[in-house]
Amino acid sequence: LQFQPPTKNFGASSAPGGEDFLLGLPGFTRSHVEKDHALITPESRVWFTPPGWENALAAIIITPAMGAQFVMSLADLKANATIPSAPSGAQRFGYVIEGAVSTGIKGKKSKKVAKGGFFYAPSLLESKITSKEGALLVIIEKRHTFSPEEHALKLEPEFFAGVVDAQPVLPVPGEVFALRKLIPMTLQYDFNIHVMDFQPGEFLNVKEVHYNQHGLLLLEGQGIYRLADKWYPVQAGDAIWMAPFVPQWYGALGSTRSRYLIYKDNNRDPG
Ligand code: UGY
Ligand code: MN
Repeated sequence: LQFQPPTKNFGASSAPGGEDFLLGLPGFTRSHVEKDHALITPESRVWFTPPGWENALAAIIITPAMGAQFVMSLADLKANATIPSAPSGAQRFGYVIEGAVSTGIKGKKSKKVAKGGFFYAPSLLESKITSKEGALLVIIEKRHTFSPEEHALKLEPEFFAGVVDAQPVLPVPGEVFALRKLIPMTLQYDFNIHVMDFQPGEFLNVKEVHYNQHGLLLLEGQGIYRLADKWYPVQAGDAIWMAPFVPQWYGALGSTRSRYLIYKDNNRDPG
């Protein structure tokens, strides 16, 4: 973090940018963890090298230790990085925040996925990620829950890759945000990844309370996230865990678009 002159937060000119001063203050963080939700902000990330990773670091943000049924991490790949397959039984979704990676299923031609692109690898197949030039990724891993329906319909999850902005915007009755879904809506996939865009001043009309859980990464913009009875100022780079049934609401503020990527479990009987 940058050194801040000690006078910066005094006097009339100190108001905008005051948040930078707080972030440089020893011991200060906007991160906050509760039983049913968590806000994890960039200054709280702990980077390490998981077993088998080469020239790459991970910061694990959400895990089952919080009550989640998935793992959300950031991966910082340097030049000539390799990340091995997800743990056995786990599906893996990745979104490229910066740089580019190559990935695919072992034995098949791999695909290049650049900034703004995403990929999905099913469980039980070997699928590593490599990067020549370096990349920053958000990775979501989840053990696949088989359903009798996917078995009966002979549906199997398959590897795919795509580009967020090339996905169609889907109608959401009663809401104003632009929604894109990155995973096909068929039964062999037990979660989806939504990308939601809000212009400044737009907000969720539904004050949502639902059975699904969420892992969220704010990719662009600023706003206020309501989680249970707390109201958090948030900005690009912040991550959020939402347990089932936590009341949730977002209002976009600032002067630029808010875009977030959000994990949501679906297609399985909640009962
Ligand atoms: O689909 C959702 O549940 C989504 N609208 N939730 C959210 O943005 N917090
Ligand atoms: Mn929701």
